[in-house]
Amino acid sequence: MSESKSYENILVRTEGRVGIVQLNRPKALNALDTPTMLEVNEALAAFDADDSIGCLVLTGSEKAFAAGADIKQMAEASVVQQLNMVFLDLWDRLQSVTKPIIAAVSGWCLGGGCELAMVCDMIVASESARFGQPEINLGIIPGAGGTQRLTRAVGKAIAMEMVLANRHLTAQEALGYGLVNRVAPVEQYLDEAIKLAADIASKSPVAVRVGKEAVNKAFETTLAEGVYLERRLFTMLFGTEDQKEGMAAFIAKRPAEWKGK
Ligand code: DAK
Repeated sequence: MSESKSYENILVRTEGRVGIVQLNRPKALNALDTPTMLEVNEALAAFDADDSIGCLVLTGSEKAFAAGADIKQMAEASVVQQLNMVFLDLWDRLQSVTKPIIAAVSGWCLGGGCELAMVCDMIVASESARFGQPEINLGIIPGAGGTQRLTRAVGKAIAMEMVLANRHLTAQEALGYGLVNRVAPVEQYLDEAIKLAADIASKSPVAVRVGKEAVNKAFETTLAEGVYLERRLFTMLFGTEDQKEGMAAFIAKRPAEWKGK
């Protein structure tokens, strides 16, 4: 494990080929304000550009992944201020990270916190995780994909209840509805997420990258267009050294040595 650059509101470190970004505003239950989102974007982009890193983990504390966007920052905002805020861009930019991101979630995962977890590619939850979109109690609705990604993940019935009635999901419920990949005890959830990330980071980086792209495309296109894209990406991989190495290694009954080329 190694410590990297220091930030104000996040902690950043690596474990082998896994880059770990930890939200660190404990007094505000990791509420997401602009400086925090700027740092999260910067740290994820730096890991994305680093060839020694194959997969990312985004986490918070045992008590709170994040209790939402910072209400104190938003409370007095006008329409125009909301429109002009760099804050909006910062959410969109998260989607441009090409390496997989695993959210390791414990405790409160509310509002923008839940939306941040859902922008990630997978979620590993602790038994104490609580997922919710409580914006309705503030006189607003989710604004960073909560009505869209949540509905795709858990279906209309549960999403409606969460968005309109502030229903919270326990970790086990979230697992049952397909929002999270796995649930682990509080003492183990982060290790579990890092282990999953290390496994992904041990695969061909180029195949992992296009695999992420192809699965995410399933949310954006028709079946025919998605299958067409998949076929093109599949075919493209036959131009990589990693495809030759992966298949040669299988036939020779030895582990593959990926080059990411
Ligand atoms: N913002 C600011 N401060 C927060 C916060 C938040 N979301 N959540 C908690 N805190 C602060 C509390 O104010 C308190 O600070 P002090 O009073 O000590 O200074 C401290 O964290 C501890 O909180 P509590 O004392 O309330 O702790 P409890 O254990 O009693 O309760 C709680 C925990 C999570 C149930 C409660 O704090 C809570 O209900 N928090 C608010 C949850 C919430 O409503 N979240 C949704 C926020 S709206 C967008 C992007 C994102 C968004 C929208 C648009 N675009 C890109 C367009 C997202 C919007 C939201 O997330």
